[in-house]
Amino acid sequence: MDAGWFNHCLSDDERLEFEENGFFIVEDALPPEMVDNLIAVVDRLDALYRAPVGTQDTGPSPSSVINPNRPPGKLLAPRERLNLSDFVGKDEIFLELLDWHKTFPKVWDLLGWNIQLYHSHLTVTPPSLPDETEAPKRFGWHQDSGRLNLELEGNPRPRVSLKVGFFLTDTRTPGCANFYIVPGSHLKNELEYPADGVSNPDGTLEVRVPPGTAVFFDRRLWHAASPNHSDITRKVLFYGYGYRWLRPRDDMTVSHFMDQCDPIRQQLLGASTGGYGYTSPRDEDVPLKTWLSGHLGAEAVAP
Ligand SMILES: O=C(O)CCC(=O)C(=O)O
Repeated sequence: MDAGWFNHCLSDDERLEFEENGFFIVEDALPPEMVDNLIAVVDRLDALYRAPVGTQDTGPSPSSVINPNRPPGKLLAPRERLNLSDFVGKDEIFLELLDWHKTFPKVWDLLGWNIQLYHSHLTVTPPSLPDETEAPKRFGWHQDSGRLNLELEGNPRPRVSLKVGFFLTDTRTPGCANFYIVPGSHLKNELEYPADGVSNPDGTLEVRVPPGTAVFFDRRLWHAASPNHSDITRKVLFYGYGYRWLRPRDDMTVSHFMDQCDPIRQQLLGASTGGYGYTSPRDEDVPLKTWLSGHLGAEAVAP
C-alpha cells in the first residue's frame, strides 16, 4: 500500500483517450533498473521453456505459441514465441507490478475497487528468419476473454476488464513484433476485414514505444500480435485486471506468495472470504475499498 499512488491517478486526458480510443500510453512507467531486473527474470524463465540456439532452429516462428498446454518436456524452438500465462507467481518481482505506483491507481480509477488480477501473460518474441515462400496472412485480431464475446449480450458489450502491457524492450521501430490495435474498435462487436482475405483492417495502429512504457487497453479493443523482423527479441508483461466476479483465466498459482502480501495485493491475487465475497463483497473482501475510503473519504468512493 503506497501513499505515492495518488500522484499517478488517471488524468482527464487519459480517461478521455480510454473512453474514445480504448487505450492510452504511459511512458517511463518503469525506471531502467527495474526494466533490467525484470528482463533478467524473464530471460531465466524463457530459458526453462526454450531449446538452446542451434539445436532445433526450424526457421520462421509460428505467429503464436501458447505453451501452458504444451506437453511437458516439449521445448520451444529458438525462434518460437513464448506466451506464458499465469507468470505472476513465478517470481516475487512480478508482484511489484501488480500494484505499481505509476499504473495501479489508473486501474482502480477506470474499474473501481472491486477488482483482481484475472490473467497474466508474458511474451517473448524472438526475431524470425525471413521466409519468401511464406504466403502473406492477416494477424490474429481478437478481443480478450474468449466466449465472453459470444455469450454476453449488448452492442458494444461491457468492458469488464482491461490489460496493462509493460514493454521491457524497444519497440519504437516498425516490424519488431509491435503490438497492433485498431483505435476506437472497443465499441464494435465485429471488425470489418478487407475482402482480399489477408490484409489487416483499416485504421490499424502499430504501437511503437520505448522500454519501460505501460500500454493500457480495454479488453474489447481489437488487437493482435505481429511478427518480429528486427534483430531485437521483444519482451512484454501483460497484467489483466477485471471485476472480482469474473472467473480468472489462469490457474492463479500464487498461494505461496499470499502470506507475504499486504491485504490489497491479496485482494488482487484473488483472496476472498468465500464465493459471496466475489459477488457481494463485505469490507474484509475488498481492502482496496477500505484503503481508498480512508484516504479519500467514504463519500468519494463509489458504493
Ligand atoms: O503480444 C502482443 O503484441 C499481443 C498480445 C495479445 O494479443 C493479448 O494480450 O491478448
